[in-house]
Formats: sequence, C-alpha cells, structure tokens
Amino acid sequence: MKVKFEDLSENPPESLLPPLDRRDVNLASLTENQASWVRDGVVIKKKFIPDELLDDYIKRRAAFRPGTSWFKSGWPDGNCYEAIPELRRAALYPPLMELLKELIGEQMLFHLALTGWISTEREWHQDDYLNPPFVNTWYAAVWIALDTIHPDSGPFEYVRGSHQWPLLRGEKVRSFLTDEEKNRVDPVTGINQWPSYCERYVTPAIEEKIQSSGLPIESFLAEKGDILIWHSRLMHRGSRPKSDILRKSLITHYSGVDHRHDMFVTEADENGQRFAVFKNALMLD
Ligand SMILES: O=C(O)CCC(=O)C(=O)O
Ligand SMILES: [Fe+2]
Repeated sequence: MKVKFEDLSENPPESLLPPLDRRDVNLASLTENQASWVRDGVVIKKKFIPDELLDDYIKRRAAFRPGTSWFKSGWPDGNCYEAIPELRRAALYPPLMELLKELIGEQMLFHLALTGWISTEREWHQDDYLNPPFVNTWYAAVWIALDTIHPDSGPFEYVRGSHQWPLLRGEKVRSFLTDEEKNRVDPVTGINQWPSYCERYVTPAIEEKIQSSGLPIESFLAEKGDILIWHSRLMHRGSRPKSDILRKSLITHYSGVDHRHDMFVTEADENGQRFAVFKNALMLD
C-alpha cells in the first residue's frame, strides 16, 4: 500500500497553535519578521550573530577530537551544551532569543544542539513530529553558519511556504511500521529509532507532496554569522554532500517554555535565557 502525506498528517485544533499559526492572525499588525514567518516559514538574517561570540564556540568545537571522525560529526549528545558555555552563549544570544519570542509568542527554551560539521543527511521532514504531540508547533530551530557554506558540502535545503501544510503526527507516522520495527531497539543506545525506520515511506510521501505543490527547493548558502530560523512544520533536509568539504554550522532547537512539561529541569543564564537540563550527556572532550 502506498502511504500518502495525507495519511501521516493532520491539522491540529487552532486553539492549540501559536498565535501566528492561526488562520485569524491579523496580517496588518505583523512586524516584518512575523510577516516573513507567516508567509515563508523561515526568517533569514545576514550577519546576525557577532563573530566574537561565534569565534569562542568555533575554537572550542575545533578542539574536539581533531584527526578523528568525531571531529566531523561533533559531540554525540544533543544536550552537549550543558557542558559547553561557549555553545550556550551563541545559542542564547539575547537578540536571537528576542526574535524567536517575536515569532512564537512566548519565551523559548533551548534544548537541542547539533554540532556536526557535516550534513546530517536527514531526509525531508518537519521537526515537530519528532517531539511529543503537545508541542504543536510551539517550536523553532536555528541554522547558524560558522563559515562560508559551500554548495557541495550538503547544505540545508527547505521548501518555503511548506509550513502551511498539515502537520505530520508521530502516532500516525508510526502506525505504518511493522511490529518488528515498532519493537526494535538500537543495540548501542537501547532506543527505538522510529524516525529513521519510517523514512522508507515518509520520504516518498513528502517528495510526492513537494512535487505536486510545485514549490521550489532552496538551499541555505550562508556566510559566517548568518542565520536561518525555520518553522517546525517547514519541510527541510540535510542534503547529500557532493564532496568532503566541511559544512561548519551550529544548529539549535527551542520549544516554548510553557509547552515542554516533559523538560521540567531547566536553568537560566545570566540574561534569564532558559535551557533544559538532562544531566545525562556523555561529556567528551
Ligand atoms: O543537516 C541539516 O542541515 C538538517 C538538520 C535538521 O533537520 C534539524 O536540525 O532539524
Ligand atoms: Fe530537522
């Protein structure tokens, strides 16, 4: 049976969504950033994060296991930031946090960092469905360029406007797994990696949806300090690299502070910016 995008997605009740995701949003009252968010599902800002802030992080990141494969893939844990103040300072840069709040409508909680200097090669997806269902797009992620991003390095690709499509739902997506896949656990982590097992039908369903929408695929070819903030319904992927040139970026993910009761341990930095604390990271140096 061929699985279609419509089989995997739904439109959640409007009352559960952030203000800018509701149909009754007053377009005339929006700031320029908010208008871009509503129209495109992305906000791109050139030279947004100061070099000094990024240089501290880059120095720390560049010292992580040079000469090994870890150097390219980065810290293995999404909560590595707990032990890396230089990363937190970039991720919690107050003007960035202010901008995220302007888009989502509440203070944001930082809870996930991707520190690889290569593409994730993660196929087309929306981020929201990888989270618990109550997140309901109170969520945003930021792609921060740490250097010039080469077109052959496997850049971030996205479909502008696709955030207006229905929302993929974890439960619906998992319902098409085989029983073996539902019960399978990764021998190393002990975790069921359902998002990757689902790719065999999710990716073709999204590809067909993109094709039939006629919307173009764009790449974020950025310079150091440029950022792209994307909506948690935006279709995006880490494209396949065409060479082994490094893709130096930092990717940070946030949820509305009042929409993550699963992340109940948090801390605030000196500016009052919040991050989730899990205290189970492999602290590798
Ligand atoms: O490799 C990439 O740029 C994609 C990253 C991504 O999908 C994510 O951080 O949610
Ligand atoms: Fe993603």
